[in-house]
Amino acid sequence: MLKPRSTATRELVNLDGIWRFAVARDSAPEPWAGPLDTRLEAPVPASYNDLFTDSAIRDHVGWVWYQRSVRVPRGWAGERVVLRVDAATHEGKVYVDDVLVAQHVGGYTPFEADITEHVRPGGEFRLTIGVNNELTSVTMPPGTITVSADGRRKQTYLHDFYNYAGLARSVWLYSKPAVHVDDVTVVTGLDGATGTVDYSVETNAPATVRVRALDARGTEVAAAEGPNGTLRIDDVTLWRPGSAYLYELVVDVLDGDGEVVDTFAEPFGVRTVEVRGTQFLINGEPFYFTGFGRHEDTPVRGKGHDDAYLVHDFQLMEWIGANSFRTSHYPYAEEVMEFADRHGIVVIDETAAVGLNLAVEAGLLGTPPRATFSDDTFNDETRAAHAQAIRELIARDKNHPSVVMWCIANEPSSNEEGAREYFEPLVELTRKLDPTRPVTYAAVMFATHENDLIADLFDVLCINRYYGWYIATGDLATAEMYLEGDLRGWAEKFGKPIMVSEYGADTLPGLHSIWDAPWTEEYQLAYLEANHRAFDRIDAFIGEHVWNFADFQTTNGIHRVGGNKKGIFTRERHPKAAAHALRQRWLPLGGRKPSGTVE
Ligand code: GCB
Repeated sequence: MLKPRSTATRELVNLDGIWRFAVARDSAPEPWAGPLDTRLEAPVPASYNDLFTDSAIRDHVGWVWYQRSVRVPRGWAGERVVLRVDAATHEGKVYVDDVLVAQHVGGYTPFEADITEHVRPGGEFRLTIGVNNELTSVTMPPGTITVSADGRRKQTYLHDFYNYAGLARSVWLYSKPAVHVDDVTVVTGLDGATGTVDYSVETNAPATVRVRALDARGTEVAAAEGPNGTLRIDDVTLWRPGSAYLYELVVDVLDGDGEVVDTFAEPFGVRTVEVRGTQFLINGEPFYFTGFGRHEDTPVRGKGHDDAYLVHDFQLMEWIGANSFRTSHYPYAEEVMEFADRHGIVVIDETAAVGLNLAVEAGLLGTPPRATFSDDTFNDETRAAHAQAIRELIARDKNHPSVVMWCIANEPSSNEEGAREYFEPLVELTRKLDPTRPVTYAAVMFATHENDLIADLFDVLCINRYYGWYIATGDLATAEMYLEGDLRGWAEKFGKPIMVSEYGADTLPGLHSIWDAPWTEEYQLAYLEANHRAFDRIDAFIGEHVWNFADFQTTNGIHRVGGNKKGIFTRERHPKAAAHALRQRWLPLGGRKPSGTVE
């Protein structure tokens, strides 16, 4: 799905700002009509949960309404008028005046509606967006709704981060011509010093298509005609980790008279990605991932996108020597992906499939385990929702050079009966949609090289490990030994590249000890060092992503104190002591594997 852009033939109006806001009184969103009767207002983009002092809003399970009036620019006569919602978490319903024009499930991917027939250039309309935060066995991520003794609906879910909801990303109104570009796909390759750019353009009606590749200065470096083809860029400047370079594919659509009727410009970078043996190659060179699992999470805004935090977070990542991150545990705002493209940060792009694991639930709650994959739990319908999440992620992010791998799930119960039947078709689907990028999933602690049923289906073994925290708590010597044994097991059995996609220790800034005392700043540091010693002894090891970049908000529970504190930075982005140590380890590596300590 194309990101809306302003071009010579397209105009773009941003609808962010303060909207009227109301909480639906009962769980059914309809019938709904007319202006919202409310005193509340809410900013877009932002999650609504932390804005208000009323806990009934924070704990609300169901629909909320956002509303504003919108004027269609009068110059848009004859154009298609499209409304685009970057994210409505987790379900959105869009009304133009009182007409339902779009409905979408999936809280982290965009959707749009052609509203031309419902509006008038120069006229005003009432835009209402209903947003539902409910998670069920057929949403990604999954969850359960229960009704408490006093009749309140309560949401539970299988991940620790807080279920922020609302319009957390931008809303747009844009125009496009009657005959227009619907989609553009770019796949790049390298032939000596020449970059190859396989492109394919979809239009909504038969038309002549012309494409031009422009370099960063706007100079044309290649051109072709036709909806599909290959451009060749001599002496190409590659997109490299830490040294981004972007070209632009300008697509022109021409009518029968040779007049340009639509123009769209898609940035792209020329780079290759390949898994060879136990190496992860970018542009044919081994790449070692340093960085983090992250969250879109800030005070007050919740998961609301914020350009200031975007810039600051990337500054901190650069400062610390992080060359990459995983979009744990959902697709991030497109602004984040574009920033990564422009700044050479490598991304592992993850779907919102977090929590397909009822064994973790049983462990946390002390309840008898339920089968994760069964007709009554996660079933064919769940898988259909998961498949849709994969489709929408790839449709949105396929052209980002920063994205080097798809991660289709976080910590599924991959050691349980039914896991293979559930995942095999999803891996096939991912490969069909994008044959060029490796595919992975992040494996949970309970899944070992001996009992995991799906690892062989994937290209890279990403494993989440908390030795020294959840296991061997406070005993780092044992933790290091366990971790090394665990990693060797996977390495020997599968012969694939391995990275640890999560390792971390909750840490309260300001808490200190001379002993190995969990929660202290010293312990976080010692924990990381123990992990790193084990990593550096594994040949097939290709990267380390600390959990987490920053402290983040979690749901209520006895396992967290004021949120998840495994951040290397606090929620306000202040460094804990471990930040300085990570910087010393990562900066000199520059994307290369630590040497000297390898056996
Ligand atoms: C995990 C999850 C992550 C949690 C983390 C933790 O394994 O993938 O979402 O936040 O552990 O801190 O427990």
